[in-house]
Amino acid sequence: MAILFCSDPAAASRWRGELIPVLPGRDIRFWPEIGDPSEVEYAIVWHPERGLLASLPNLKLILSLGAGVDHILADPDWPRRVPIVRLVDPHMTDAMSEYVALQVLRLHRQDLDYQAQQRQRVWHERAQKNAAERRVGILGFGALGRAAAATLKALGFDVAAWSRREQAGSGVATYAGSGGFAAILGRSEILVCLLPLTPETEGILNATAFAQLPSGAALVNAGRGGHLVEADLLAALDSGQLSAAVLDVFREEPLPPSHPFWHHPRIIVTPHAAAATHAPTAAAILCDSIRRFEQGLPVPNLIDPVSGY
Ligand code: NDP
Ligand code: OXD
Repeated sequence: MAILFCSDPAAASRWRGELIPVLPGRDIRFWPEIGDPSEVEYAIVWHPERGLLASLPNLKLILSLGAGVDHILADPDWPRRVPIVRLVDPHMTDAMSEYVALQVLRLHRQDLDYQAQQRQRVWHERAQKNAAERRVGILGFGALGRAAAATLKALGFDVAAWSRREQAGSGVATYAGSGGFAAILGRSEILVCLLPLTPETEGILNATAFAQLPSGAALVNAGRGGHLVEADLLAALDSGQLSAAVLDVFREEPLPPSHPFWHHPRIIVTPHAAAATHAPTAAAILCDSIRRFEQGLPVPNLIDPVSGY
């Protein structure tokens, strides 16, 4: 019985020192050194190459190294018979809440404008709303969206969230499904995307959605690059319908040097750094999932392959 770890080679050397202590005595193999594929029962993966998972005939459980599983489901050959567990780690959740709070505060407090003024040595105090008067909408109300909503609420923002199914008793205004989409857009001066990438959410941040936001709204996308129609964002910024965007994720990563987002005055780029997987805490969670699976106990955070998250 072997456990396969598959990510980029730099990650492998970092993870080796985390996985071996929490899985003592286990046969852990680091891609591309797979050995006999029939011995691999567990695969811990980030962006596995196409066909890798299908080539493991006795695979029992796939563990995502991230919260998202789109990097696994993007492989048309992924073995449908094998359950997939995604990563839910309080360390990552806290990191995402910090990122969202930081970026929402930057937008709320007109940081881009003050930076531009500083470059021009302009001393001009801008009219400023209070957080309670700033309506923030969060797309995706799961592990990350809920925590980010609570953090923003604690800062005093007027927060609402959107999910696929109705959510009750969360303490923030909630909207659900296609019926609730226009409603959350209509009230979101700052829109934060924390959705998973699925066939339903691909391209959801598009011209039609931007047109339903209040004029001059701002966007934070920390979900996936595939959520955003890039040309529509540029057009909405040019027209003034959107005033700014903070982007952490991109259709092509790393963002190519020639990409217009790099030097757009109303776009802030971060390199998919909002909430990186933290190996020390994640290793313990992955190990716990394997142990629970082996003992026949329920494994938390299994994904639904039909909805894709
Ligand atoms: P969860 O699965 O816990 O939550 C997903 C949320 O999205 C749920 O509220 C779900 O609704 C909602 N949702 C899914 N599909 C739809 C839809 N079609 N319409 C409306 N709502 C929908 O995921 P996490 O919160 O853990 O993670 C979210 C995403 O964040 C990840 O998939 C990943 O893409 C991204 N991420 C980015 C990172 C970064 O560093 N930039 C780091 C980590 C994650 P419901 O509650 O009804 O199921
Ligand atoms: C994730 C990510 O999905 O880092 O965990 O994007």
